[in-house]
Amino acid sequence: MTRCLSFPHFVTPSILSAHSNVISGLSLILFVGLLHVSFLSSDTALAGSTDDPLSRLLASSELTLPADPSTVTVRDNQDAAMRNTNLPDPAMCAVLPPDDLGGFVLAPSSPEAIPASVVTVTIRNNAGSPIGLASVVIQFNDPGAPTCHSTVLHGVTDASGEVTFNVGGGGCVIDTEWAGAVKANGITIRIFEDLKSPDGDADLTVSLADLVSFTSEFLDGTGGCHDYNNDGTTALSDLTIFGPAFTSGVNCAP
Ligand SMILES: [Ca+2]
Ligand SMILES: [Ca+2]
Repeated sequence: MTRCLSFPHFVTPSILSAHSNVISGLSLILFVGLLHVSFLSSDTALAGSTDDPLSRLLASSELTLPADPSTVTVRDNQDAAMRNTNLPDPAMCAVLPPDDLGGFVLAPSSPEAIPASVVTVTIRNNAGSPIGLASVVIQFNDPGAPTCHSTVLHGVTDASGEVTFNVGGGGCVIDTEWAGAVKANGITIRIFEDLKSPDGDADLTVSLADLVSFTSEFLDGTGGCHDYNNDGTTALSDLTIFGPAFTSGVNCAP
């Protein structure tokens, strides 16, 4: 026996049609919702993935964000301060004993250098701090003051900013511009116009001939090639420099 599907008597065809439309609408809303959730999930996954073109661009060195101007200024100031730290200030530097004598005293340095020709250069910056590893050069720019072949006139300062030279040589240069100069890190820190020596005749040996010329100036009291401290007269203070050089017979032997 066949049983027929029947609706209650109050379910009319019009009600069935309206019910069907409601179900279709709910299905459409559900489908759109699922599609939106799927899209969001996919988007979130892309943002955190290294396969994302944006992530690759951010990670690449080709993308450089603009520097913070305040950071650049601080770095530039630090660099400038470092440069100034290694910048010699002539007023803060010392070249002794030439600073006290008013010029260089050259003397042959064998068998032993006399104190007046041992020059210590101290390099400092404008804060008075010593500059280590500064490159220092002494230049004699006049042929009237020859140096021994073993004389080295360039050096590097130690941690105290000091470097010492044996200024081996002889001769006499008076009131001549740029006769002697001292430079540090390329900056001229001293210029001297007078170069004197117990070896006044510049044969690179202090001998009897030099004693004769020294004695002549000493007796006259006039300043000249043996006025080593450049005070205008050849006197006892100059004799204290000439004496050791003459008694040792200093020369430029190796
Ligand atoms: Ca001589
Ligand atoms: Ca003098």
